[in-house]
Amino acid sequence: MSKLPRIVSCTAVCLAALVPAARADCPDCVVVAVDLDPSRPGFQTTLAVPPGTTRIEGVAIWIYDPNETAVIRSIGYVGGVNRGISFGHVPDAGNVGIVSALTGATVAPVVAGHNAFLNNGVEVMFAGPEVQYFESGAAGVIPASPSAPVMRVDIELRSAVQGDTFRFHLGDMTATWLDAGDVFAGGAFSTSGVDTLDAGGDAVPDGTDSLFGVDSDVPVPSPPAPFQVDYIDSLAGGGAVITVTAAAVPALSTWALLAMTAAMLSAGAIVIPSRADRDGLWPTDLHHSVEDVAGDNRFSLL
Ligand SMILES: [Ca+2]
Ligand SMILES: [Ca+2]
Ligand SMILES: [Ca+2]
Repeated sequence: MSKLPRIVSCTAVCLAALVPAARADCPDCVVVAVDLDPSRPGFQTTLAVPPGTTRIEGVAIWIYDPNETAVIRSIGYVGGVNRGISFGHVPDAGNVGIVSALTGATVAPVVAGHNAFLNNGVEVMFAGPEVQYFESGAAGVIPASPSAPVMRVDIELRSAVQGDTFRFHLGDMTATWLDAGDVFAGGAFSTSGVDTLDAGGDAVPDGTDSLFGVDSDVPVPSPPAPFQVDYIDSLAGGGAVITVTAAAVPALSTWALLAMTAAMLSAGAIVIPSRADRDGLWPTDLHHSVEDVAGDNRFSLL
């Protein structure tokens, strides 16, 4: 299937067209991606917020298959101790502020009709707060251009000050669990039945900083895995990063400066001598020296 017509024709949300679906290192990977900023088109993996920010709402996790060929029955290990796709925070010692909580909500399952649920990690993948995603149901194709993310996450900050940076990573906790010298490799995606766990892990290592080491969610080899998965929390590595920066002072245009000056003149805030000081003495009528004669916001020296 050609990707270009799909990209051009997607109507609901063209986010999938704007993420690195065609990245050369894994063009056919199923993608799990993070979008830190729901207010802007495309996927943002960096976000600047002002000091004192306490809540960042709507961070989205998207799952799509650029080829729209991957068929799944479930995501995550849906068992006694669930382990799924994790979005979590990795604290840095140099910060003053902290990420105090992540609160997730499911939006739309990858496959319509699937049951989806979240938890905050029965077995956690990251040192800070995290949310893990699961779904299961009948066999269905992962769409190329989903109209909604699988989940949204609100991030709670406490005492955030300028200079703080908060890192977030995506990872496959199922793959991390099954790679720990276990009986077989596996990942969060199941194609042959619920909990077959026959695909997943991160096929493109990117420095995922987990409690079990860097890039602990090794991919299920393909074959036998029917497809590979690329978890993308940033393109350069280091995760998705929220930076606390001082609020930018907007630059004033020349016209804005002129308008502001005119307003100040009109209000008498600025007084301009009405006559040249030819005799070394300032005139006495300094006030009322500038007037909007025609009432058209154009000021004349009188
Ligand atoms: Ca966005
Ligand atoms: Ca990774
Ligand atoms: Ca990756």
